[in-house]
Amino acid sequence: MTEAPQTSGTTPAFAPRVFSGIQPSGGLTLGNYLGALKRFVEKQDEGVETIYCLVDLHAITVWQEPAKLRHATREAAAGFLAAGIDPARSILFNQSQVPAHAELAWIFNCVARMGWLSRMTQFKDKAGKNRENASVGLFAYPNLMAADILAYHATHVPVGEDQKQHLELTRDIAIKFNHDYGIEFFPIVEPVIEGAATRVMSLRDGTKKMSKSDPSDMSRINLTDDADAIAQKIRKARTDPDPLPEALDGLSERPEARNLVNIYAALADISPAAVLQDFAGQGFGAFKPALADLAVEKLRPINSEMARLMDDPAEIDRTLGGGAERAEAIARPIVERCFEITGMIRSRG
Ligand code: AQP
Repeated sequence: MTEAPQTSGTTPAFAPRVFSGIQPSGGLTLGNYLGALKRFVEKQDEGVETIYCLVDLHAITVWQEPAKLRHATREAAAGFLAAGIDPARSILFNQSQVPAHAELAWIFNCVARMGWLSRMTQFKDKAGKNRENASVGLFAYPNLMAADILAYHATHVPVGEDQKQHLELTRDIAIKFNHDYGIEFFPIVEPVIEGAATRVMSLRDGTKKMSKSDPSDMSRINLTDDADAIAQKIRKARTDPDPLPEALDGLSERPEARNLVNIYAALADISPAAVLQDFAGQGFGAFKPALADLAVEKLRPINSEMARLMDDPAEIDRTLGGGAERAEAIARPIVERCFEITGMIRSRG
């Protein structure tokens, strides 16, 4: 069987459960904050069961210095906590502490087809011209991501726009597994891609995603940047000489301007159209300082709380360990049942 059968919609038998993750492959950016973290907190505050994961196994699909990976994992955990994730209400942990992820990923390596993975644009972008030298893990990355989600029978996955294709693959894997084994075992997940900043772009190039691994630090705002660095990066952000238009369609050919308007809207919790109502006719000489003030106002409390939490790395590790135990308690029976469905003998005492 090589084709994924076509069905759609969330299987109604599954209770709503949110899962999402972030790679500790560097410091968190404003893109991670607006596209993911801020919305993770909103989901938690809506009262749905929320599970959030620092996906360290994903991070090593490209080379990571071990000490830097450890630091980045703790720093990302501090970012989650500082942004408002409450470890009593959400489960927060790092992926490698719950073996179910890697176990289920192997099953999915045997469900997903080479052709499906070959079409993944993230692999093409990250492997670039040096495809032969890319790790096997980078190619199989979406199968591990499907395992992250489906090990918890999660139904909703808040992500930025860039992860949409991977979530479609997660759906295809669930559909094919259910079809091949003749059982409605995995839910068909719904991507949750919402808000004004589902795709925050680089400050140096409005056609490229803001990314923690971009070689230019000026292309992104890091959650660890202080007020001066934030203001300087916004002041130097690439723009055009025209004033801001009155309506959104006036931004369609102006990616850098659109990006800054979207960032403002997401930080202020208003629509991009409302930003234009306030700034129409004004140039970037006026808009950039207003954006810098807003960014500093919103990010400074997160930045200082992260610094405070990073003073006690052992406490962060304890939080991640506690989260991993709670995550394991949900994932273990699901993965055990999955092994049984696939015909593996489970006879250990
Ligand atoms: N620029 C962005 N705009 C909106 N959302 C974004 N996300 C990432 N960048 C943006 C969202 O953050 C979540 C975690 O992403 P990730 O860290 O797992 O991987 P990524 O998307 O590959 O992020 P980076 O920063 O580009 O990492 P590197 O440089 O290591 O590849 C996801 O929900 C993502 O959509």
